[in-house]
Amino acid sequence: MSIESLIQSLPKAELHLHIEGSLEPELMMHLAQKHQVDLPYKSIEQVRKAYQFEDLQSFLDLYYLGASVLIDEQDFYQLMWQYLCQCRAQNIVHTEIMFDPQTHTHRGIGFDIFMPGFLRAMEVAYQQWGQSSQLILSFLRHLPEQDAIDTFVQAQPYLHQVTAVGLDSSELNHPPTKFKSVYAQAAKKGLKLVAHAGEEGPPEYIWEALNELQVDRIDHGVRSIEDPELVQTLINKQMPLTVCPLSNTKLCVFDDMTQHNILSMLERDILVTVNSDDPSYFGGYLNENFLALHQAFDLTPAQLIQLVKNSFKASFLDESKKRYWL
Ligand code: ES4
Ligand code: ZN
Repeated sequence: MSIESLIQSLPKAELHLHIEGSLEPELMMHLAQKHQVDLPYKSIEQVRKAYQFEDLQSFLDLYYLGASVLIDEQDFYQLMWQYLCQCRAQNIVHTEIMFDPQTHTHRGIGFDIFMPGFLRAMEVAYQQWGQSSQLILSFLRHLPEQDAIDTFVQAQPYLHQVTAVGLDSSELNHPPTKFKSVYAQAAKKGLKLVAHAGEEGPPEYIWEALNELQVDRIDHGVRSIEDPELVQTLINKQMPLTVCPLSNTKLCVFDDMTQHNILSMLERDILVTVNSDDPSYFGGYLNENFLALHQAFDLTPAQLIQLVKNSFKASFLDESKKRYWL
């Protein structure tokens, strides 16, 4: 079997996906028209042409702009539904999906609008083809910690539907320690903890996520390689990294895919996984990320299978379900 067919046919898990980043230009334009939202794009081609980024912030500016078309429950349902259909098409049997409440609450759209939309799509996908999915509530790190704390209070009625909390948005100058209290609150509620760290930020931010926030997983973490002691700690703890190859090249974290360090990390026995991050902005869903790695590195079946197994190992599935997929 070719590697391409193996990529498609292996049952996979995805652990790092922003649902707002799966908003395809077609749905964005459709919803803009539906709600009379004024976007600076005249056509779907213009939207795609605008997706040329020089760093994380230049992407985030368009990501928040795009999210402004999401207004009613049906919009959030459709957004989630389209992503879950991609999971089905790509054989992603389990997915852990991040959403950014503050991106919506700051526009006057509450948990009572987006949560029912997300959950309804997840339930229909589960009923129709057994799609396994979980939610990760992510705080926007460019806002004050008090805003995250207020968001966590608003989330209380929905916490039984949430698996973990996360931390995303502009990393530089917003170190993990800024969110120490809200993470302690989430841990107390029994939630798992993840945080973006070491995407653009220094290894010190990864140390903080581990030691101050006590995270169960690191999102990205590719800059860990700059600190040998940190690398050894990640290996010893078997701390998962949710790596996003196309994201990293689109946001110029690496000049091109051949410069990416995921395979060096895999070789060193770091628990790395492959993920799509914001697939509609970065040029592909999960399989396209594996294909891009294959084009750059000529993946062996053994490497591919290890990466896929790592995703289940690093997931928040309960042990019996993990064992089934491993
Ligand atoms: C994000 Cl790639 C990335 N990094 C940080 N925050 C994000 N939110 C959505 N995508
Ligand atoms: Zn991300």
